[in-house]
Amino acid sequence: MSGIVRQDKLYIGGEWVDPIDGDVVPTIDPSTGEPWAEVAFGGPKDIDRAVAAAKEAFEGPWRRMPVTERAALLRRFAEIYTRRTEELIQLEARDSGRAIREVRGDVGNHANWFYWFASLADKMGGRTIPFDESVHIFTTRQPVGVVGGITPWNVPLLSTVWKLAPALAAGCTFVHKPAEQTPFTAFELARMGEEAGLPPGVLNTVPGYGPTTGAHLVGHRDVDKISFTGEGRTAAEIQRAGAGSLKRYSFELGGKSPHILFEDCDLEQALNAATGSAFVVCGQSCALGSRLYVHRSIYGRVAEEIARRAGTIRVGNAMDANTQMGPQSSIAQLEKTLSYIDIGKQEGATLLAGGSRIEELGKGYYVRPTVFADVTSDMRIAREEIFGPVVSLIPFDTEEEVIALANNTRYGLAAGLWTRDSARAHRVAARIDAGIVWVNTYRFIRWSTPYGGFKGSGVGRENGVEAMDAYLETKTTVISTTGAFA
Ligand code: TXE
Repeated sequence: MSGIVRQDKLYIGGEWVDPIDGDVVPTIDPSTGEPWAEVAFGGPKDIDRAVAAAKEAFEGPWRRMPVTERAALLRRFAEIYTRRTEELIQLEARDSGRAIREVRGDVGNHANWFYWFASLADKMGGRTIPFDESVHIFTTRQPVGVVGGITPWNVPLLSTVWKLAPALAAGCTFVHKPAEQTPFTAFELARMGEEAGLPPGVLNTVPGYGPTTGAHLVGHRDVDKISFTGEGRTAAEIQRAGAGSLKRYSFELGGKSPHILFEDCDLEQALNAATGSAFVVCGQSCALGSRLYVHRSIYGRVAEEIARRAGTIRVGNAMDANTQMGPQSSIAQLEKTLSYIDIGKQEGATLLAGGSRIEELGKGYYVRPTVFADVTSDMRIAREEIFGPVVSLIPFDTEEEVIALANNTRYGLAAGLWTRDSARAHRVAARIDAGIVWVNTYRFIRWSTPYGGFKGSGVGRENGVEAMDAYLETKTTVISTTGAFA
């Protein structure tokens, strides 16, 4: 791609419009550190317009549309997504810096979310509640209303699809505020919605800065629900800012997931998973197996092999088909990762691989896949989310000990364990405090598998039938069969 690509309009109420109080700002290619596109950012007044359009669309065509028609529009969206997959892959890799071979495996699946949630649209019925002859009681599920979707920069398209597909299937309308670092593909979603024939105002796209544009969306009294993916501290701020308007919230936040290798595991498979899950998305995934607990009897072998494999990962420009790991998505994230690498060194962990920026690759935000051994649970690198390609190896001796270590965290998003002992697999999986536990696999996530955090990792679930709960209210109707007030 040569020259700067320009996308200088926001998508509001079914129209492409200039920002009122926003701007057109450059977006950086993290592989080169140079701007590659200029993108419209909205301000609070643009959010006001988008929320008004979303409210009108909700009250008018959208919630009243026969549910099978709504589902048909979602399937049409999915067809367009499928047709445009290759183009989306290129744009997503460019804007986020995720290696294109990885993006290809990911984006190729996104249409399934729209197909699957389309199929749920007419199945979210209520139930009847037996009481006595004097009343008939039943529940119905109704859409929450206008949803503010606030998404991050690590997997920009996927994190939006996780919200958009169930929200639209439920009958909500959507105002999307993508991350300032990766706004580009959000406009492509808007274009696909437009082509699919979503009524104006059902999907609105207003990139902008979190503390201004994002905060205005959160505080807006006509926004009924905020669905957010990002950092826990931001989620707490959002709860405070939205407190006056008593909104509904779903939060998908960070993780520091334990990945446990027992002595009887299939070592080759476990090593593949341990390496893959530590360095995927350049370590910028909330489900990363960043705390690797290894039974002491295999610890030496695992440490040596993970370090060797980390050293062979091909790091480079995200757009290069040979690249296995791209850069960090932003300079801020690069700096954060490098500062944690320093912290690890100062805390006395043993650096087995990586540990620095890759200066030879120029201005891009590249960091070496990094492995620390002899990490103890009190070290910050074992407790805090780094969101970079840094894995901490921690030895353990007994099952009881590793369960306690795994749960000794404020997070509870995901966990993995490797063992050939099926009784142990059930025993340990049942006792780990995490929203998803993988046994002899890792990062298995699909449209149908509920995903979300225990403890500080979030509120609510995305994916699966449970995702619909986030966008539906339950109404109880009680009808007297006698006409008498009781
Ligand atoms: O997140 P923020 P940042 C973690 C990861 C990373 C750290 C910081 O550890 O290093 O968070 O990333 C919008 N009101 N995760 O600073 O700020 C913002 O514009 C409303 C884990 O980028 O939470 C963006 O759209 N919105 C995570 C979104 O929130 C606000 C993925 C996320 O940004 C706002 C990303 C405000 N006051 C980071 N402030 C995961 N769970 O996967 C910011 N935003």
